[in-house]
Amino acid sequence: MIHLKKEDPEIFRAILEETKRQNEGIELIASENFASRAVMEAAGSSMTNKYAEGYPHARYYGGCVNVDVAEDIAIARAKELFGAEHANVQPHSGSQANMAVYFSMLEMGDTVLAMDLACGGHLTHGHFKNFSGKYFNMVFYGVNKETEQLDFDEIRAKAREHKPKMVIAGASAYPRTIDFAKFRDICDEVGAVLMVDMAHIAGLVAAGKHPSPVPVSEFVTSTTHKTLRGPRSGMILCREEFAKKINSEVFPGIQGGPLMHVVAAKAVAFREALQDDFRDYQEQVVKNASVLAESLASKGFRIVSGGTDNHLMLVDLSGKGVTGKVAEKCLDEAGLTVNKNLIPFDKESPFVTSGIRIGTPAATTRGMKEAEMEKIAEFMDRAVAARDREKELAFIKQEVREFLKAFPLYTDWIGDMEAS
Ligand code: DSN
Repeated sequence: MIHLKKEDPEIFRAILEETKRQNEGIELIASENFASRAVMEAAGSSMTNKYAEGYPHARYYGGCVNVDVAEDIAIARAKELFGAEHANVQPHSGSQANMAVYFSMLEMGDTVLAMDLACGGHLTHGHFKNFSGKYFNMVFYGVNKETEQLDFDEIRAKAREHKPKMVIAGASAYPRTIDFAKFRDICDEVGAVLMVDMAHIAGLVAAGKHPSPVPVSEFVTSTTHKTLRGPRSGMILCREEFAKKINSEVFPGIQGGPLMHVVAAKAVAFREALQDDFRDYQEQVVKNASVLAESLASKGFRIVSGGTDNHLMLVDLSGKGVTGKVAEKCLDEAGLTVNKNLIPFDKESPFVTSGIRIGTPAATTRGMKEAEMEKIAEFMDRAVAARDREKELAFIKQEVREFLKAFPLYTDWIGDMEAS
């Protein structure tokens, strides 16, 4: 980054410090991961300069010969990876992917049944402050109070009562396997379209570690940077019958020029996800989550729903006499990054919460396995206990740094940046 350092030292310094922060802390935010250097090189390439409104070989601009190659490859790889009939790789984000699907199938005011944010859903699944909640008549399902898991009797009853035009499955904070076939059955009964937002579990689905929603859904949306480990972006998969409709809803419906550098980076990530070692990686992500949940439970932390089947867990801290907000802060001070999160039927506000959400995709990318998960649980337990003792938290942070030396992240890059 010699040019950046010379031209804009302030931004150079911020990037250097962020790269160091990522290397020196344990990243446990369930929606984050570390993209490969190859993905980042594509995302930082000359394709950022190119306008390419339209689709490959049918653009509104000249000079698209090379970006066409990148988008053709990204589409072909996305279809192969997920066994989809059609892929649109232009959405800038998961939010835009969802917006395009809603606008292609719904009229303003139509009824949509989705998972409540407070039980693990997502903002774009109908929150009243989000466009989805403002434009559509959203009705919600949650989780069962006893099991803290999806209750298909409740979902079916809500679908029968409200007759939604669309049902949304998928979540941001749900630690269990989602039975997409059951959602299909409910949709068939009430005549609804099924959209699955698989953003969190896309990598697991690609690797066959979670049942795929693709065969049973009209539309599947995703981000590409969580378990899938690509650049920060989105995509849509659907049946061929909806291909034209969804393409025209993404462009010109809700977006202008696609971010071709990011499309190229998505192609690189999809290629990585097609390799055998990606399957091993996802298997380890799930094993690590399970061991981390068990280790935390053995230290007296209550794991929502009693465990995890995927890459994340929700921890109820109320038994420890601490809120999610306080835990997030003290863990951060000890070098462990998590996010506070509502737990089902939480009595605290979303700014305070009774829980934290923890995920293993990023730590697993660094090469950590079961033994390291036990160590992380120990760090977390000690940090929460030492929440009011700054010196002890700083001491744990130092230990965390030492522990991470065996799992270097971008260190050659940091070295080059510091030396340049
Ligand atoms: N906000 C993201 C998450 O952290 O799960 C989802 O978009």
